Amino acid sequence: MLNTTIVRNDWTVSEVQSLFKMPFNDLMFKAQTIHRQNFNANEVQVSTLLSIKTGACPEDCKYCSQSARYSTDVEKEKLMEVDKVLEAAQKAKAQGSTRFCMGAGWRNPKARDMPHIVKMVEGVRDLGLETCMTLGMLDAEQAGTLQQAGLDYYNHNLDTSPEHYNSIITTRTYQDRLDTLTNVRGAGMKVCSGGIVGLGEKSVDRASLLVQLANLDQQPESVPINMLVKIEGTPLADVDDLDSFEFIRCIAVARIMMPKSHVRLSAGRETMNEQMQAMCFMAGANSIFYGCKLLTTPNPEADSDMMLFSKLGINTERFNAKTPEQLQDEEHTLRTAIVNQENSDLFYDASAS
Ligand code: SAM
Ligand code: DTB
Ligand code: SF4
Repeated sequence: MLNTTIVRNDWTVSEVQSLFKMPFNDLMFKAQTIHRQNFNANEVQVSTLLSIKTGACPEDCKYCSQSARYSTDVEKEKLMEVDKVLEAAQKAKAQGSTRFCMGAGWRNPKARDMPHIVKMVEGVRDLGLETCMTLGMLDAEQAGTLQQAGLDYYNHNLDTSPEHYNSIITTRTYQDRLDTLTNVRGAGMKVCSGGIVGLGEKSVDRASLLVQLANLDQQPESVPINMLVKIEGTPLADVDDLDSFEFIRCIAVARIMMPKSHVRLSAGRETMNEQMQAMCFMAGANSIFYGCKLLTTPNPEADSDMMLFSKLGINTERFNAKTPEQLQDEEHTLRTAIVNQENSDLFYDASAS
């Protein structure tokens, strides 16, 4: 079967709004069809998160437990020792995670932090895990240093639409975020970028966020879609819940627009029942954060995720797993080689007799 998926970078907000408005079953069918053309539909990639530096962040992101500007229950912690980080990574590997994502409550890393960060990346890489970090803004030099150390992915979210952005964060601009993504890409790392829904944004903002992500020069390899985890003490603690079907629609539309990206069902799973998570996988989500804690808030226990995977017949994706397209190409190459070999054997026999 020929995969005819075209990756588009010219989406318009109005056409994405039309996708959101499709009858639910039609939207799910379209997303699932595209998903199956590009991925094994019964595989989900699992990443584990660790907060390597928690709280006291100078930024004012209105959703965040770690901002120093709000009074939340989060205890601030210094940058973790490298050994402790590697211990946690080893545990994540033993539990079946293939990627280890280290996050820091920073606006950006300082020069004095870089040698420690580099040691963490090297150590995690040496354990045979994929490496990911989310440390705030990066300049081109810092991105180069992390790439050299062996960092595979850098997570930096656009968070919301450009239009809604100033109601959520005022201490860094949308352009600052885009510049960090350019630096990450320029250094040769894979990009992990997505956003949060349920921030009180309008439906058009969700479409506009996805347009920003899909229309990047190269689409992110990984797209986390976070449902807001409401944190007491933050300005968004009492925002209205987003309708569950609207969340599932976001996953489906992201899958359609970014057909070759891993779409990650990220924060918010703790409040989703199994049926809702299953619908997110049907809509094309194929990655999760795995392990009982996100950065500062709870996530489902690893055991309950494994139980859900078993009920759904889902396997965890291997490190460097190949897409159906790559597997087909390999099979084709192998078959061609066998046929060529058989033909040359025939030719040899004929000339010998
Ligand atoms: N400080 C760095 C930064 O902001 O770039 C890295 C860590 S920050 C916690 C990473 C991302 O987590 C944010 O951009 C946001 O998308 C997500 N996030 C943080 N708090 C959240 C919450 N309460 N609910 C959902 N997602 C959240
Ligand atoms: C992402 O998009 N979601 C993760 C990760 N990238 C770093 C973070 C979710 C944080 C949820 C709230 C908390 O645990 O503090
Ligand atoms: Fe700081 Fe990141 Fe939280 Fe914003 S999201 S307050 S930058 S830790």
